[in-house]
Amino acid sequence: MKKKICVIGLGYIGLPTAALFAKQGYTVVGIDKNLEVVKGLSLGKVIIEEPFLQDIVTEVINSGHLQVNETPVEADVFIIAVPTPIREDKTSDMGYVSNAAQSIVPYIRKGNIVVVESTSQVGATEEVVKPILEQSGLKIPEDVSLGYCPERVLPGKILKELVENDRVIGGIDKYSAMRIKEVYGTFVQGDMFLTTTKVAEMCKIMENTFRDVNIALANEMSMICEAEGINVWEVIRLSNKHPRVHLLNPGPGVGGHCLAVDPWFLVERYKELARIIKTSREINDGMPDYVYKKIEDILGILQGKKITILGMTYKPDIDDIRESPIVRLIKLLQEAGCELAIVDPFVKKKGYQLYELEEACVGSDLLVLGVNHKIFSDLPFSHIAKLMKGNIVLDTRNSLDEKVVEEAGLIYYVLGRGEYKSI
Ligand code: SAJ
Repeated sequence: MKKKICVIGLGYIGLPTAALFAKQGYTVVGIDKNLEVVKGLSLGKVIIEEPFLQDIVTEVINSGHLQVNETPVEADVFIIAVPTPIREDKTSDMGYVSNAAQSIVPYIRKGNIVVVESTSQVGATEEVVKPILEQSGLKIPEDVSLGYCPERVLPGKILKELVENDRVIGGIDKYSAMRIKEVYGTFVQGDMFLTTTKVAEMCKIMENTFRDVNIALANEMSMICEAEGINVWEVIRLSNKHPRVHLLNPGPGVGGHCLAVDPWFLVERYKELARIIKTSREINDGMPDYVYKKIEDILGILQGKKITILGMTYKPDIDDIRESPIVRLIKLLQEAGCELAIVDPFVKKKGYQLYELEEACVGSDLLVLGVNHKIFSDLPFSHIAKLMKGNIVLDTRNSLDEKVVEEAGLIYYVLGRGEYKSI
């Protein structure tokens, strides 16, 4: 008989994971402490914007393979997929993971498997989760298997990547890792590599840190190129002709709940050692302030100026504004007394007044492209130019068509491009 799985946390990772197990015929009970999420899901309603997620959830709710509940139930496998945010002081908050572990203590039985999926501080499975589970009187790993099995999926491609990506599985012992591999092997088509919990925890954080550090390098280079009066985008294009160089893209900063968060876990645990990691975080976090200064250079006094902002999510073509650098830029400009007209059809969050493109451009002193959503790749600049009061466009992503912007009589600035024009 197929195992019963209890997934704690029905967010961006927990829900798709629960749905994929349910689709394989497991009985899955998804747990979320948010009553609205539970109520919605029991009617088959998904509130997360992610391609194909609604379809698969509808299917497994209707088939009865996925049930939802506010509190855990007895099961063979428990999967913890709750958030691990950072606090104001950039230290990791493992509170949700501890609470999730605590919540299953009354329900775990001999022979069960517990898997932590949440991005966790290095050592957390062994140092935080294991002692909590052992309050049940059961011994780990003798009675209960325990491991850490992080995902590495890209928002926007979650369902595809959950199935296709390789996985690192850290077991508290080898038997735990092997049992977890067997469970995930029902839907994971990528390779699964077994290791210790600490190695798996470090891998997850290092993967995102690798990207954050490389983006910081691109951002630093972008500022250096501007100071030098040359075009960073041309430097990147030409440097990347080297067979072993792959420079990433500079921009207005790094957002999202992964790259902008996870490296801080290492800075917290290894204060003296994590030096490049800390500096990189500071460079990326400082980019919105750098863009703000650029805008000040362009417009002079900001008080009373109208600025049109295109895109405020943390990356293109998604609705997520968590840690978005454009949100920080918006705050800085508002504090300086600017009138902002934000255009972002993806964002449905309350608290921001959003505009249609045309209205946002009327009387605008400056147009800033914050996020390169696909829908912004073909803007009617000759019309926009007539609506605007000013004549400058600042592209923070190097993504607009220079020719179209300039033919409309507008001046085109690109972040990272000095006065130099391509030959
Ligand atoms: N960004 C740049 N320049 C670049 C690439 C990205 O400025 O060259 C910025 C983006 O604009 C965005 C941020 O970085 O603000 C993060 O975007 P992303 O697409 O690189 O990554 P996420 O945060 O959406 O997803 C990451 C992924 N990690 C890696 O690529 C190493 C994903 O595989 C992880 O599963 C996910 O974090 C996670 O959940 O940890």
